[in-house]
Amino acid sequence: MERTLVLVKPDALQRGLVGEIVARFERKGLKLAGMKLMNLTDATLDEHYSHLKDKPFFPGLKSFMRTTPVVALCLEGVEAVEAVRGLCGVTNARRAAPGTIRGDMGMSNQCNLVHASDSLETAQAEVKRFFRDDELLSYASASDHTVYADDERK
Ligand code: FUP
Repeated sequence: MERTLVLVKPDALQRGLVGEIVARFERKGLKLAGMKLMNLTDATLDEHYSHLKDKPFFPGLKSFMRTTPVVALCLEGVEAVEAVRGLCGVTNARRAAPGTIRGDMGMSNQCNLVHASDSLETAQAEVKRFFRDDELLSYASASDHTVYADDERK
């Protein structure tokens, strides 16, 4: 099983959309391995968005990400990284496909409701960035045997 990181961003908190967003991941069949409300530090954001540090929108993005706490989720599932990115939609919410979180609930490039890891390698680093080992839980769930066929679970 893969694990991937999602951040439910300040715009989603301000708009009261946390429950709706978490529900979409649950309905898909992804399993919550970690979940917490947290304030992001400047240092964490510098690390998390290091690939964007030269972009003109970087300072604004950082200050937006500190306007309220975010909800960090660690989601688990077969090919979870790709499945979660698909549920989120493309970065610019105005262009995101209907049916996706960004496509259904957003109109902004910056205030696009969620962050999701973009590769397995990134996911491993990002889960570690936001969760300590003892905050990630493994447990049997009643749906384990109905979400996947036996030969799909790995
Ligand atoms: P994503 O992987 O979809 O989160 O997108 P990026 O890593 O490329 O961008 C990270 C965040 O930068 C986006 F979620 C929002 C912000 N951003 C802007 O504010 N303006 C832009 O033109 C592009 C990205």
